[in-house]
Amino acid sequence: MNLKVRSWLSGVALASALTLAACGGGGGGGGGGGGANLNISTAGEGLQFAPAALNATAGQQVKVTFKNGSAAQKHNWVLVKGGDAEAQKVDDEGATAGEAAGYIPTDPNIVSSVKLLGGAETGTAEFAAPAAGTYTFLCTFPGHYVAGMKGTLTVK
Ligand SMILES: [Cu+2]
Repeated sequence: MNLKVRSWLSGVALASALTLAACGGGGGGGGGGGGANLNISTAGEGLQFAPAALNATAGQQVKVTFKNGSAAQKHNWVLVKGGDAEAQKVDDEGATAGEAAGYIPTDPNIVSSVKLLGGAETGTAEFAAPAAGTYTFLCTFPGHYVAGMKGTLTVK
């Protein structure tokens, strides 16, 4: 192998290593094989997520950045495997867990969560997107889920 080829190959290896490092850090956006950066907030002071629908690809590294758009309300973001029945159960357990736990209980259906945020705070959650299907996310601060603070993550 001559020197030119060898130097080109080490350049390729370096570029691959840098790409892997970037992926590991959760960088990059969009779908495909890369990671997904999903941004979500609230509808101002309203007890609603905006947007209420998120998308990801199974196995993809997902970073959710949740900005509490309210100045007055505390909110969290809890992703649950299942629909309304599972979300309601997690919401009930969250109320029991209490504010010290950020109203986030231990439940096998919880995929990931962003901790309880005060007004205008931002938090993140990083996880590998689960198997294809529909998942419910909700805020478990008492009274918020029943008021409609929920949404859907669709994994394809
Ligand atoms: Cu809330």
